[in-house]
Amino acid sequence: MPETPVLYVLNGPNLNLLGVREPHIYGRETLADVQAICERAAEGATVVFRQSNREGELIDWVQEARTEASALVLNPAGYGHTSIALLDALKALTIPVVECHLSNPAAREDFRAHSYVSLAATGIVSGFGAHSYELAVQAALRLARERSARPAR
Ligand code: CA2
Repeated sequence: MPETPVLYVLNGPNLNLLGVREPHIYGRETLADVQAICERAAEGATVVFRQSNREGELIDWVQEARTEASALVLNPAGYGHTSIALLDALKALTIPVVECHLSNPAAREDFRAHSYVSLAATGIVSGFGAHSYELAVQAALRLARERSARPAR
């Protein structure tokens, strides 16, 4: 791991609308607010924070994280429930992956109970609104630091 860890925080479709609609589900923070929360929680680590409405672009960024990042926080949004291609990209990673959701999908509609991304995630944080991201960043960096401290085998 480089001296300053690099954390990728990737956000899936429609999360650019955060704070604009459905605040009762997703909270009042905008995506820019969430980015600021992640940067604060990262305590000096480099945060690469991105959002896309396109599945292929998210997959390209996951592949990029394979070589550029020490850990990945991913809110796949709707693609978590549908995308085997995103799961396949995640399976090629060896860095820690923390799946992150603002809401608790398991407590909502049945179709949200299944996540392909969970099959490749090291852990999951959900249900705490924007605070989920703070917890996910802390967990991801902790895992990255633990791995870099581990003697090579
Ligand atoms: O709770 C989450 O973070 C979700 O990943 C959000 C996704 C949803 O499909 C997942 O089941 C759970 C939806 C993101 C859409 O975000 C919006 C935000 C504001 C207004 C409209 C959509």
